[in-house]
Amino acid sequence: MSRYQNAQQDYLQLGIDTEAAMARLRDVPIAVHCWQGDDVVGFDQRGPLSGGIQTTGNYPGRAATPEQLMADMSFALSLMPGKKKINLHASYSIPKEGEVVDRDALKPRHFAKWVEFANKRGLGIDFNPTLFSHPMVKDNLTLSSPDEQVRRFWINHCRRCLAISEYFANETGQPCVMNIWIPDGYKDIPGDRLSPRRRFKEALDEILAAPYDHSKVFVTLESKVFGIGLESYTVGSAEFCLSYSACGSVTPLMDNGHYHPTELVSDKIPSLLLFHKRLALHITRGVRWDSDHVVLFDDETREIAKEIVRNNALNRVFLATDYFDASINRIAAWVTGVRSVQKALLFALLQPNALLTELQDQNQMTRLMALQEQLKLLPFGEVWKEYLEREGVPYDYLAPVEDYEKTVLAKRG
Ligand code: RNT
Ligand code: ZN
Repeated sequence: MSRYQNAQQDYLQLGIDTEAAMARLRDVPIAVHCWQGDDVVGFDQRGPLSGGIQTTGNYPGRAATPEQLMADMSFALSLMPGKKKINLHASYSIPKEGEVVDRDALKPRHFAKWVEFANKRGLGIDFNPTLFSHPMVKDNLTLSSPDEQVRRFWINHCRRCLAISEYFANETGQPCVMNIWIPDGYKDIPGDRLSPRRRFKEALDEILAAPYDHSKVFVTLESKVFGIGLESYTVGSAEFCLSYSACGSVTPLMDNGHYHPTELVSDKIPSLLLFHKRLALHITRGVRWDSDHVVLFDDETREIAKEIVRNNALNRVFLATDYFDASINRIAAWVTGVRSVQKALLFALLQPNALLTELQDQNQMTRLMALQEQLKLLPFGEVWKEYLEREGVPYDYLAPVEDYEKTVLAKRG
């Protein structure tokens, strides 16, 4: 018997089918964020990253052009098993040589190269309007700005992005998730907390009134608790975004870096599943703050996966990664994070959920605790290895990444 077959038997004793788990995992799409490859800089501006988010580190080899980012992303994707989509920001538009196009004038054709990239690899595309790192972000405000011109610019940008999202859906034949996140907030105690939120609400209403195909484009709204330099007040708070989503036209998006450090997104998932048709996640790892460290196969990532899997919600939850570490090899960061999400999902698919529920309902809490500890030590690694082998991707991804670093990344200026 192979090591995998032994593992299969161990799981079978608990009534768990490893074959079914691997088959299910293979079809779960993960939207892989493009911005890990270039430290969230984008192609349409040269300035620093703004909007209360920050990358730290200057590991050599950052992708600085569309060609480089596509090459790196393509290589990273080749080391990830399972189904993937690519997740783009509007700041990654690729206009023609010499053409300058501002964000309120973007058209589908500015993303034609990305469509080509995705279609060559059979990938869907998710999208994000980019409301940061731009001169029209005035006093740290975009859609909630009291300046009509500023609001108008960003409303137009978001409406353009809806059209581009629809284009992505049409061209790839896969639905497009379009996520709206605004950095808007104040560093210190505001004099008026209501008006910025009212303006944001009205701006969203106006954006969403644009005609777009609701069966192909799913708009999500991402909340946040605070940003760097915006510590005292965030316009798009959790309550704002959840309430807006509850009104029906958008899907709530939870980024697990966007809550107080002792709050757990895993615990929020079931509540949202009860009240929302769909749910979206940005999976990240905050260390003491929204630091966007690379996602690991850690407790909270596993708990998040469990809440999706055991509530039968894989079809209702849009999964996307969102982290950016500029202090280590960016491709290794990409692959490690996406694989961690997939590992967590596989781990969740290998839980005896009916048994766990039964123990809870019978108030057998001692047994429940002991069993959950035991489950951690089942030969999970053998099933993961088997999955990778069947997917045709190497278990050890560092060797090819190090090779790519030597032959490609090290040669960049
Ligand atoms: C910022 C949000 C947002 C961004 C990306 C680049 O705190 O998490 O999702 O990280 O859109
Ligand atoms: Zn996010």
